[in-house]
Amino acid sequence: MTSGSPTLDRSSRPLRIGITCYPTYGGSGVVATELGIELAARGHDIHFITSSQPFRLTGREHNIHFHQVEVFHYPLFEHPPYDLALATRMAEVAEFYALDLLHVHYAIPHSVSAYLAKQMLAARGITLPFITTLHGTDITLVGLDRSYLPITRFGIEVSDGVTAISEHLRERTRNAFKIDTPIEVIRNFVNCDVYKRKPELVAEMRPLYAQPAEALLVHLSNFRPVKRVADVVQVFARVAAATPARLMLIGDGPDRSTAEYLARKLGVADRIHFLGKQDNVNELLPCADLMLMPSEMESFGLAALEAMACGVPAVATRVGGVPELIHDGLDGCLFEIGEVDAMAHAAIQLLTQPERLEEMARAARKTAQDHFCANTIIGIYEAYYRQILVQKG
Ligand code: GMT
Repeated sequence: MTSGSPTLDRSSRPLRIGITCYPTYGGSGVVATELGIELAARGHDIHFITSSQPFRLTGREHNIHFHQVEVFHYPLFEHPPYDLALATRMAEVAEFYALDLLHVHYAIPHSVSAYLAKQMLAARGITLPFITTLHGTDITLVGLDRSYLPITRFGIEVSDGVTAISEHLRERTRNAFKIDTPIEVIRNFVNCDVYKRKPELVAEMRPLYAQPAEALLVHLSNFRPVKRVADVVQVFARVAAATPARLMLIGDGPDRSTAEYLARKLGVADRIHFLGKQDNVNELLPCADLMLMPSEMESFGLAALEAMACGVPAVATRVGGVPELIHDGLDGCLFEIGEVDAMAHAAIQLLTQPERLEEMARAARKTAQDHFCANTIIGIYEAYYRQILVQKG
């Protein structure tokens, strides 16, 4: 016996797909959730198997089901074994709902839990292939720690399919883990109908954050050290000294208080909106003129793509997969890490030359539309699923 409906042709019928990700704020969870939403809209049956409901879901979406992973706490457990509870739930859901495959986002620990679930089902004659998508810090940071490196490599090697969100991440993975497992590059995507500049909405919302004569900058992240939020504030302070401007800081995380402290120290706190975690970023981003993304590392830079789709170019760093998204001088500007003076200079130049900014904004939207729209990328994922099912299902 295999899962799914073996009598129907899996090369064309809608698929039953289990998705696991980190459901709270973070790029990999956003990509996984948006992928589930897009696949469900195309008729596939999507089962999220996660520790809590992914934050971009309302719970009322058609074709989408949510299965919470419950972790049993026992006084003996200093660290309750989430990975095992996840594997158990994956196997259960796959059997009860006859899943065709699992797609896990972020290698650690999801690929290893998926492998355990696969083995549990195999013992009972049920086939469950799984695909792992690598997002970034699972490879470049966490996965490289000695305590995780061998198991991360193992999780990748035993996956039935592996995808990476950029060419850069594929190469990094091959080099860091010394593996030759085939890795398919499937880049991140954005729904270009949802992430777009809607003039009536901008007219309504922008006055909440800036006066007509002021420029509005934006930064969106999880405020982890890798995002260099202090550089965002440094750049903004220089911009605000040269031209009337305000900054929206969207998101929250460990470096938020550092940003608040620095903003006060540099005398720009009253020009910054600390908005915290927001669900409606597709309504906030189009209000801005420019995004700041001075990260130490980005395997892709989803926040910049979402901004670009809204016609907001980014001043960013030339790191990781960012140059695969942003073309310096055309649809954004790229600098070396920590070049706050140069970033501020570029931002001031753009904000004080509306025609140049408008041209770059149009190019940013075009790049998003031409290469990173859900309409294109979701089809690539669907084809990849079917390829893996033929090979491994
Ligand atoms: O550090 C983060 O931003 C979180 C991390 C994640 O896995 O949630 O983001 C990574 O995945 C995003 C979605 O694929 C990418 O857009 C980010 O560039 C990547 N972050 C890093 O590589 C630091």
